[in-house]
Amino acid sequence: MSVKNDKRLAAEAAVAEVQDGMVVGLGTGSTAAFAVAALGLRVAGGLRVQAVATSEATAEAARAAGIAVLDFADCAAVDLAIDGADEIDARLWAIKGAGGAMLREKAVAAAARRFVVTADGSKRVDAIGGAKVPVEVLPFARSFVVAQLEALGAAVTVRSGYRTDNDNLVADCRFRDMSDPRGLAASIAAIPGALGHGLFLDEVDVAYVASGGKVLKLER
Ligand code: ABF
Repeated sequence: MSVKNDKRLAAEAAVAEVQDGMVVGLGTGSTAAFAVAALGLRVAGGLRVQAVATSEATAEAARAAGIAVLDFADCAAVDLAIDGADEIDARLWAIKGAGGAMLREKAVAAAARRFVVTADGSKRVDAIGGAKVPVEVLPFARSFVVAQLEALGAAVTVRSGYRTDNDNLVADCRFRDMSDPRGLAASIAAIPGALGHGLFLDEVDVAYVASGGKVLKLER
């Protein structure tokens, strides 16, 4: 059983929750891409949904799969959002954003009545903190924000030559102390010029995690 197959199985389990008439949030990354493909098949079979996408790449893939894509700017709420993660733990706390889309991903997740994470088993951890925490940074404030993140105990690497879909930078942070993710999330959010971060502590309602061809459902 391959990791790719596990990603597909997890994504299909999430897509099985989609019902006719829903507005569906579509995530970013290789697992989310399986969800787009699975949803496209259901749409081809007659399911009527509209989607919002967390990245330009996902919007393009969704349209190519025959899914109607709305501008999230026109959407105050989403029925169900499906996205991947870099780490997910038993509290359903997640680190996201290795793909650089965490700001849009968090807005869509927060707008969703139900936010579903899909992942292969390698993403499941006892407690989040092994993965880097990405922070979307206003280019104008780059040095200031990096210094503030360092003051919070992070070793910071600004992704070279990279801009988000919002034309911002991403600072990947390895924090010395990850024992208080909630406190850390609040401290990062309080930095002017730090526009969003990859700590998802309150958003996830359910996770489908697949290992060795078996899907496990984790709920709060
Ligand atoms: C998005 O894609 C991100 O938030 C996360 O960083 C990444 C997971 O990628 P993959 O599914 O390709 O492992 O969901």
